[in-house]
Amino acid sequence: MQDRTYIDDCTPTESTTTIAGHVHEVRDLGGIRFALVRDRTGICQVVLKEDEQPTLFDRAEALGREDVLEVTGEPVASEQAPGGLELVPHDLRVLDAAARDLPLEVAKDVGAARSTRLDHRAIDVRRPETRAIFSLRSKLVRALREWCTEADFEEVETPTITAAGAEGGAELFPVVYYGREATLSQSPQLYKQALVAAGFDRLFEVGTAFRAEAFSTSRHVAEISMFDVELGYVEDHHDVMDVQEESLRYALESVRSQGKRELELLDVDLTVSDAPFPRITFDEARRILEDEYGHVPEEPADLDTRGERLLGDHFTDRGHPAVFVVGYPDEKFYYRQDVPGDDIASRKFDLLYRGLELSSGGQREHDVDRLATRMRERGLSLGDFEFYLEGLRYGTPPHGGFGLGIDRLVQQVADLDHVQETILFPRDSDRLTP
Ligand code: AMO
Repeated sequence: MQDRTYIDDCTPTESTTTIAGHVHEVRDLGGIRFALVRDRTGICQVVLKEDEQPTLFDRAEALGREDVLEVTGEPVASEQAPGGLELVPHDLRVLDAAARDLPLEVAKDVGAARSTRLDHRAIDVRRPETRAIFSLRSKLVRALREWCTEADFEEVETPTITAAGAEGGAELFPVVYYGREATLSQSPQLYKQALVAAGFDRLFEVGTAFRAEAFSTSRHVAEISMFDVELGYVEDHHDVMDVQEESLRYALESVRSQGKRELELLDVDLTVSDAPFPRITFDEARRILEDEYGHVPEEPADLDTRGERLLGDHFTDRGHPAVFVVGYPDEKFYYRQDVPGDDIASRKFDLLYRGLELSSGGQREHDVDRLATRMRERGLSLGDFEFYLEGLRYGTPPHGGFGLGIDRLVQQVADLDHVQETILFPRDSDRLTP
């Protein structure tokens, strides 16, 4: 590997340091030239004076934006320089010269439309503001994995090419699989349940899922990243919410302390409250919407987008950006429902974070007969789900889990108005490239 120091790690105390990165900008002020060099951690000003370094000064004349540069020199403190430090070079080497017809501005925010930026995404991600989103994303996912590992959850991988849709009924992406019909997976749901039934007990998966509905909203894409969790021997859905709450709080705390630079670049003030996330029933949520905001969602089994946003404002104003809504009626077959003694229609919850649904989860129906009845009632053919039913038929502990949309989590944490901003190369009904 080339010997180099990340810009963020450079200090004025070192005598000689080598940095490497892209030329962000070149400024020519007569007898002095500044080259701003950018790596993934920051920007460093390289200063070249004609009278002190005539050879390097001349070489810098040919530099252009996005050239890849290696500079060795002495880091000195400078109040005017970005990051309070500039590099006085002894040597400067162009590792690769960039083409000069840059399709998108990297150094300045010229307000390019999102679709233009996405068309040139490999250039767009060079922009520090865009790059910060993905650095934040990586930190969030790392923290979720860390939390799970600490809490003794095992990581699994389940297939994305499947024979039947896990969520039953929703539209699917077809795949021709060696001449047979297959689909892209909507969720690892059935696999994670079958594995917990088999004694995995506590598992998680960070994976890809596909949603074929041709939504055109700021919170839907066709290819999503999910953080899925499933655990056995739960008393009820509250055990599952505990895991969701603790893992999310850990991830938020973690980016708040380790993602300061990114949060600052994105102009986000991330506050994480110590207070438990409120858990309100679906009926209470509808009551708040109707009584306080005069809003009655059209679908009786849903809160709708406006309802979620209003509830988000309602709770955020009271110091609770995250809130669980518990007991949705008329739910998918795998959630436990109509449990005698429950005052809720099902043990399914959604987690709203600042007014957007981030995850769904709950306690599962582990009685195979009740499950089969529910599947039949929904017009599903049990033959399509044989592997799942077999997995559960031979002894299944009470269990539950959740699926959290990583893209939406990043959208809310980074305060972005569109979920596409959080995905390197997003896919939706209008976009298949790059
Ligand atoms: P659900 O279908 O509610 O539940 O999905 C879980 C979470 O995934 C995210 N999400 C999406 N994000 C962007 N674009 C989309 N088109 C999209 N669809 C879903 C959301 C959502 O909350 N199997 C269950 C989970 C479980 O019970 O374990 C499931 O997939 O953030």
